[in-house]
Amino acid sequence: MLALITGATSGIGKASAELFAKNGIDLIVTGRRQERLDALTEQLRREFNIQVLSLCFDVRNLKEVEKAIGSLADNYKNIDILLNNAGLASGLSPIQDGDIEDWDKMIDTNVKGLLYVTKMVAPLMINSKKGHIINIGSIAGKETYANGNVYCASKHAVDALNKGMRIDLLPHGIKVSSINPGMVETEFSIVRFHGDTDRAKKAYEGMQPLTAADIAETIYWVATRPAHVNINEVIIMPTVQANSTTVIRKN
Ligand code: NDP
Ligand code: 8X3
Repeated sequence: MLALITGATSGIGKASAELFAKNGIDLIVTGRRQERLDALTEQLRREFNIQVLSLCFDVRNLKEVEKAIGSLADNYKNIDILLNNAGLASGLSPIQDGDIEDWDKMIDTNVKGLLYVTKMVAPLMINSKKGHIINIGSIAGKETYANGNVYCASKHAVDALNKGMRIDLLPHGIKVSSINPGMVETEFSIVRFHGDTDRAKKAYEGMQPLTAADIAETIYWVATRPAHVNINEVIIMPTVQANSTTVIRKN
């Protein structure tokens, strides 16, 4: 088995790479931070004795995506699982105060980046008449919350693409699933708040968020159902979070 994971340098992508590797799945790990990719590749090879290829590219850059995935050697073309995970929130402002650069970043990464990677990998799966695309959506793709406007829109787009891809790829025997988490403590909030770690920490104050490993376990479970079973979508929340805005916190 071979999986390509976008955004494997941190959080959910990294935890998924580790769990997949532990279960003997060969990997193509991607992200923009070369040093982290190098460290992860070395760790996975050493600990789990699997084949690992790292590809350093920005999912927003179509040329980079085409070059990286288009130049895969034959032994890395047989991708069984594509985990479309790379994504981010940037900023948390009312629509009238939103930063256009933040908006572009979210739409270009979460929507267009996911599309670019899928456009390159889906034909490989169609060729081999099998495959499973797992899209990381969010509770923000199911609901909207104050100041979440563009991030929510980008994840609603992922939700629609997840459904659309499933229809289009059905004749080719390719499974399509989405995992839609609530609050997961990763680098997500640090990125959302532009590096303000104190503000990021506050997001999880007094409550127990999900961990990246919790999501990786769910992804692995979805990826390993029998051939005739597809999990269309999963919504997974911390026990203390009912929806985007209702969270029980201890003082
Ligand atoms: P992290 O910030 O920890 O990880 C994000 C990953 O995405 C990193 O590996 C980063 O790698 C990669 N990435 C971001 N932008 C790009 C880009 N332009 N090109 C290539 N890779 C990129 O956050 P999470 O693990 O939490 O996020 C993973 C996914 O989960 C995202 O899609 C997010 O929206 C979603 N999600 C997160 C939730 C949470 O509460 N944490 C809840 C619901 C969904 P690098 O910087 O090296 O490029
Ligand atoms: C991340 C979860 O609630 O911050 O997608 O939007 S939330």
